[in-house]
Amino acid sequence: MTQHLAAPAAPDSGTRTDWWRDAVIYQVYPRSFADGNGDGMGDLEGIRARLPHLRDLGVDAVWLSPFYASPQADAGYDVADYRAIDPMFGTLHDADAVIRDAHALGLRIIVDLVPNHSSDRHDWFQRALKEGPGSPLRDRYHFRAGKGADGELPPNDWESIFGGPAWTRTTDPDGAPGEWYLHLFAPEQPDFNWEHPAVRDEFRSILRFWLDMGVDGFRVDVAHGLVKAEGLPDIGHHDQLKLLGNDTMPFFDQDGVHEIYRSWRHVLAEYAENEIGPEGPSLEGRGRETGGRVLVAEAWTPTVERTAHYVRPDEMHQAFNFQYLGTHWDAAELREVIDSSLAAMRPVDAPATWVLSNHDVTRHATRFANPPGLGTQLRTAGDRALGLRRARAATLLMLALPGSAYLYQGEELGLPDVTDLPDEVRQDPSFHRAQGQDGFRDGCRVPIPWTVEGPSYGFGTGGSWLPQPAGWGELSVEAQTGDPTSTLELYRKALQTRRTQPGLGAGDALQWTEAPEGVLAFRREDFACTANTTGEPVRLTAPGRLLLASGPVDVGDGDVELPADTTAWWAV
Ligand code: TEU
Repeated sequence: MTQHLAAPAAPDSGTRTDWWRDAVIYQVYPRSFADGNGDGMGDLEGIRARLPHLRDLGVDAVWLSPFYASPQADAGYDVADYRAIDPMFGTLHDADAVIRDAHALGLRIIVDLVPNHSSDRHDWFQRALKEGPGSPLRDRYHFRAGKGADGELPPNDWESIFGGPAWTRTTDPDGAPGEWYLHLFAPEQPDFNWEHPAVRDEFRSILRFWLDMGVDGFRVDVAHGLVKAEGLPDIGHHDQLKLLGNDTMPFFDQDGVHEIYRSWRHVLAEYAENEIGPEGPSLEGRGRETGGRVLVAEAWTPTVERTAHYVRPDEMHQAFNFQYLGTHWDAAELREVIDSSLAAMRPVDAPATWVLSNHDVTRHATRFANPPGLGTQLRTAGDRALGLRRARAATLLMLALPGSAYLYQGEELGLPDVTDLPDEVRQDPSFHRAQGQDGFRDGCRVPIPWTVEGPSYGFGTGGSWLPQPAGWGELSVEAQTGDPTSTLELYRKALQTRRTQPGLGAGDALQWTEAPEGVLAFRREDFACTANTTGEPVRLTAPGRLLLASGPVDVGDGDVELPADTTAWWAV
């Protein structure tokens, strides 16, 4: 931590700035990280016990996917009580212990906030149903009469992200078919009506609840979805999911969402900085006004320019870069998205962010093992050795870019997706609904291996809620620790180097240098990075002293042969 904070400023970034500008943030998916009580399901106790792994890995912050009280219709992204922990994950006391321990270890904690929708078991929704049409609680969601003679048709033509109509019809208290309600995701996830002041007040209060608990920030789920176009207009045709991410939709990325985030930023500003690590707070520059507490947008927008709107100086601090996540292992494509991401964030003075994997997409070791163009929901293992080689190279490239990077649990082990899960064990709600955008998200959610042997490979003592494949133990933290060729040691070394090597970390620019086709080469201060995305070795002039490489690299007399699908870091 000390070294990190004392690192010299990048000349392209002005003075040394807030922690989040170059933070490496590790996503924990609580169900699948570590099981403390032996029930086969990960929990807060398990997370707490494994925090030292994250400290040793060298990340700056941990983002926890939802652990709130939830019927788990969408693995916790259906929240019934925003101020309670689901018993399957523990108690508020356990959450407090995780936050305190993390801070003592020098790790910040970011929690997931799910404001677009609640669970259908949320008290407001339950009461809205019970009280019937005309209930004032119905105004906090989107209840509408149906179309057609008997209201038998949905109020508009919107389709759910998980497939099927975005509306479900209710039954009135007297048993008659009633109004419909909107759910962009599963029927168990009714959308809030963000025009209602009670909804706005409630979420500001929820923010304060967790800020009082000591969290350092929020990852805001479906941040682009809260506000719907006035009148909920029809889209006019089917297959709407194909338009997602490319076109403006009446339920996504509406200008009205920004006012909400501006008001949240004011809430954060009420808070002082948490004590982090043995040294305590150390903040300089912009962001001081929010006490080092941050908002991160999960906003799927058509362009990085639209994403930049979420991180204007009075809104959120960071936004996920899904354009980067979707980019193939191809030098030209990567260069284009890197340039456009940096260019989009510069005018709003927000750090670019980079991400390769999360709990919603096929792990990058498996995406890169398959031919390009198949999307981010795969069911085929592909060429695993190739996938791992490229994944390691892609990670070193990502960690060399200016800005902040997100890691997803298990990628530090080079885990592949589990592509052959039997249908009957799958729990992703979108798998069970036809034609959804997602469907194969369980493959990246299989509990991670900690030890070579043992029931569930050290995940816990009572099995694992999704079956782990044979051989999982060979990929465990235990198996990889101390092996200099392992992916875990590569991540550790990379994160350690990031803390000490000038030119790695914060900033908003890089300088491309000449390189053969299929190779990316750039410099930042005294640092250089070369990434060969081709399937053939290439000869280059070594830009300096080799710091680290994703695969074996022989440096000759000023010359280097960079093997296929390999990234190297250099001190210049
Ligand atoms: O995901 C938002 C979302 O739009 C996803 O459907 C995303 O586009 C897709 O998974 C990418 O393939 C968030 C959460 O990350 C996800 O786990 C939840 O299911 C969803 O919100 C609903 O809360």
